[in-house]
Amino acid sequence: MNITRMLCVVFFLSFCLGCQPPLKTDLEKEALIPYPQLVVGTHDTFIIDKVISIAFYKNHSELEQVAELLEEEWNAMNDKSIQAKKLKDRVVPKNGFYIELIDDNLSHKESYELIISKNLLHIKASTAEGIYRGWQTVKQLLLLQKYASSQGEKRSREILPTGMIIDTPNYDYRGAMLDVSRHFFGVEDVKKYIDNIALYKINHLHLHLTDDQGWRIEIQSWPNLTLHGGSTAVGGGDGGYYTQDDFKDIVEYASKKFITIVPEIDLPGHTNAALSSYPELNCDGQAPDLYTGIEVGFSSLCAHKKITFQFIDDVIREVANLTPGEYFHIGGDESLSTKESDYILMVNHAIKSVRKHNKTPVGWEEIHVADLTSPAVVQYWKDQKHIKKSLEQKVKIILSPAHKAYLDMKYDSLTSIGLKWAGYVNVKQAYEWDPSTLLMVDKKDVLGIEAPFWSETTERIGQVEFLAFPRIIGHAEKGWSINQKQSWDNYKERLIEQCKVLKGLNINYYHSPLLIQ
Ligand code: TNX
Repeated sequence: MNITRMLCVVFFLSFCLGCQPPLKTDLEKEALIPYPQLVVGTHDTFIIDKVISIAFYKNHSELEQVAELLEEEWNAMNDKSIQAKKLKDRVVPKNGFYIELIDDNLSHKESYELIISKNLLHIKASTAEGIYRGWQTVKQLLLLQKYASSQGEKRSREILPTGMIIDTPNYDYRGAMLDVSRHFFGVEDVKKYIDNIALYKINHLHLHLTDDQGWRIEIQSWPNLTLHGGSTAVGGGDGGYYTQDDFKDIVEYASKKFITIVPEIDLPGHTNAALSSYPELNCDGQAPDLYTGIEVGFSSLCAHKKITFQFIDDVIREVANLTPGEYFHIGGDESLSTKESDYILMVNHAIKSVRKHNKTPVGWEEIHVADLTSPAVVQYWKDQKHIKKSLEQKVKIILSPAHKAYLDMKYDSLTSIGLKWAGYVNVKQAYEWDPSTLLMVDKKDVLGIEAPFWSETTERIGQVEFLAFPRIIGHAEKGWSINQKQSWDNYKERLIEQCKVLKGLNINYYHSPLLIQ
């Protein structure tokens, strides 16, 4: 071989190696959040291009729906589009992408198994919900491949590492809350928030629909609640509200992604918007002005009027009829201007009314003074004594410790929006807590975790994203993964990669100095 030909061969080989380096893959090192319960890598590669359809055997109508949703979500993020494909026989295909419902009464409804072999991407679960949770894991792998490089090198080909994941949630309830009252967020904004939290396997979205500054859900029997009570917001902006059809649209959109909407009608305090809309709800018969400030604790429904109880029943009936989910939140927080005996009367009435519609009442921790007799759920936010009292009534607890889980707290003194009454909460502090020991409460009494977002200082959804992301991702892991496996150092490495995904998805996340590599 002459020297020129030899140089050509060397050049050719090095070029080829340059464009396709040997692919090292390790499924165990993928930057998944929440990290699955069990991950075993087999160090080979699955080429994404091999997927031309999402195959399923039609043994369940929900599976077909989920296959269509996967098709939509896959096509939204990949250049090559694929289609859901119904198989006539129940035979596992040799290659491609296959989702399968299996009979397994013992497993949790959100559990799934993901097997990635050289030729086949295979999700198995006993419910469509489990398939969807498993799909979020696949989706994260695809997004990491697309926007990050979770194994320290930019891959030149679109591949996934092979291996197996067996996964199940640690807590049943993994929630986010959005306050649409202090500032209103429209249907499209809420849908985007739903998309973003679904990726991290959050399964409940609690909407704080009413407060002093705005009533945001149409009540047909009390139309002025929205017409007047929904017409402004903190700072005096335009406000807004959901018609019942808008609300149904949100509920349906969320439920397709296996997220349950938990509606909150906050009472008897936090009711200035309602009191301003109907003078007859006030003890003195005088309607106060609409309120656009951010104080709390000054408003209350009147326990001495029959119409108050009629009002509570009407509102709960209409909202319960719009909500297929199990939970109905009645607020109950910071009723600082309500006499305790009046508070108990009204909260007890609301609880009964919720139960009449076959829903489980949920309330902020202050409702411990009411008659809770299970099933009921109490949401912890600041005072452990309230939780101790609640547990004497055999309720379940949702953990939302303000100094850890409140997404409206500023990250540090430099954060331009947000509040700081529970302290600054940086990304590390938001992650470093253990739900199983936080309150000395038995694990069986904890339904789960919720990260509330209060919107006093945020007018636009981009600002919500700035405060919520990336902290909410940490709360999603607290709710799903087993705690012993979680350490900040390990999480931080994964979060750095996930932030590249957030960027790719146009989520306006906060660039924390703690995450600089
Ligand atoms: C406390 S937490 C509140 C809300 C505020 C929030 C601001 C809770 C049940 N009530 O009314 O918006 O602090 O962080």
